[in-house]
Amino acid sequence: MSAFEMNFDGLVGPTHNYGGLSYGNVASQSNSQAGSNPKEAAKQGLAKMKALMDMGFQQGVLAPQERPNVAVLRSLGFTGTDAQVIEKAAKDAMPLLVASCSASSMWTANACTVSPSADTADGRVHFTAANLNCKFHRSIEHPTTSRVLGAMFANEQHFVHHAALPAVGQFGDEGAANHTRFCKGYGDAGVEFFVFGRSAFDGRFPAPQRYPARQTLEASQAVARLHGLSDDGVVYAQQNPAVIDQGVFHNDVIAVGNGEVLFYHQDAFLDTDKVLAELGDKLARRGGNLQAICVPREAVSVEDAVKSYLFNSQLLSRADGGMLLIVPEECRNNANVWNYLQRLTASGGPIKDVQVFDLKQSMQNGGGPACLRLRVALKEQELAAVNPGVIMTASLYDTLNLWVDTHYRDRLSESDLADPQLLNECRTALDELTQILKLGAVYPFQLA
Ligand code: SUG
Repeated sequence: MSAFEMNFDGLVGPTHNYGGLSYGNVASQSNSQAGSNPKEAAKQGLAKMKALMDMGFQQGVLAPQERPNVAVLRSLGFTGTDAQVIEKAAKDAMPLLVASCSASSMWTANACTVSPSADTADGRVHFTAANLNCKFHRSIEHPTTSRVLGAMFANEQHFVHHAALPAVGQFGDEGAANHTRFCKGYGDAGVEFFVFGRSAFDGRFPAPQRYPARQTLEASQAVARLHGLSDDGVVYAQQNPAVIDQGVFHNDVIAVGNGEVLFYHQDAFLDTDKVLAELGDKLARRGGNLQAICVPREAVSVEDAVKSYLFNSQLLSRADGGMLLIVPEECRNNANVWNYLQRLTASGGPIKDVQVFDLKQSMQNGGGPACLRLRVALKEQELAAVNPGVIMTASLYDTLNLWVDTHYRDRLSESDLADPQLLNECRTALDELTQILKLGAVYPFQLA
């Protein structure tokens, strides 16, 4: 029976803006208040989805969220009509309005953690929505994320959905951005690799000094338990706190894996030798042969990795067995990184080719190719149970491009967020989108 890896990319929402909301994410902080272009952002994302589909990869789309999030503003004490809520928040608490407008759900690597059916005790695909509770603007994503995932994977025989973990820092969970699955074939039992930034309860793990560690060991362990993973199919590793302090706020900013390959920076983990030995052993017991490709700091510094997002790339298995790395344009603009990539693809190793995409609108908020996609390994009959409305086709691509042209602005600055018309535009667009993607009612304004 064949199995696939399917990438579900986040469609960028109509309020995409640079709010400077993510302390510890260098790009988000340095582009704070810059003008954004939501239309271009959405089109850049769609172009990547289309290109991957054209190359023969399974591609899906994950819908954006209702923003401004008026319900959240109401929960913080703003009252009146929706327009009055927005107006009062703009006047008295602009940072709260900005947070309630973030289009951050586009980074679907943070939507949830997924364990394929070959790894779970009950033989179903498990999803746990990420609570994202390190940042207020992201902590408000999971209720809608859960509804959207429920509408995409709506078949209890194959799919199980778990609610986000308790909303406290001790269980800080950032989803698939800190989770990598290694396997021989996508349909084989694999090894799930959870990378955490700190422990909430165990003082033996050194925490970063400057920036927050978003993912805790206890959150990763809870997800593994919920998904019914066996101990011999799980490896936990601590991210090097020194790199978190240099802007590596998720593991997918410093490492990426696919199949039997781990592509990582020399400074990514603590106790790297021990981590690799455990990964190698456990994968070998599942018939796989770990191939670890270490990028030395002499070739690419952590600073270059953070600026270029070299590791926030998509590592994809081509039909001919070779692997392809999808990188952002920023990698080509960085001489150290680009030279390294030339050497890598000429080295005879598993990574044979590199393709470059312009994702500047998302990149300026710290979201590269890998942030924009959620990976779901599916067997054939599971793929058949996915809501067909969210599977990318040439005609869906055309429809979504037209939808973006119709509803999106090509300029957005902070003062525009106070315009109540933006809320109406967003709701009109999303109402139409739920029909295009056949999601049913998933947004608060549709459920009220
Ligand atoms: O959580 N940026 C996101 C970027 C997420 C990237 N995802 C992965 N690495 N998987 C974050 O920091 C910035 C929003 C703003 O500042 O407007 C933001 O939320």
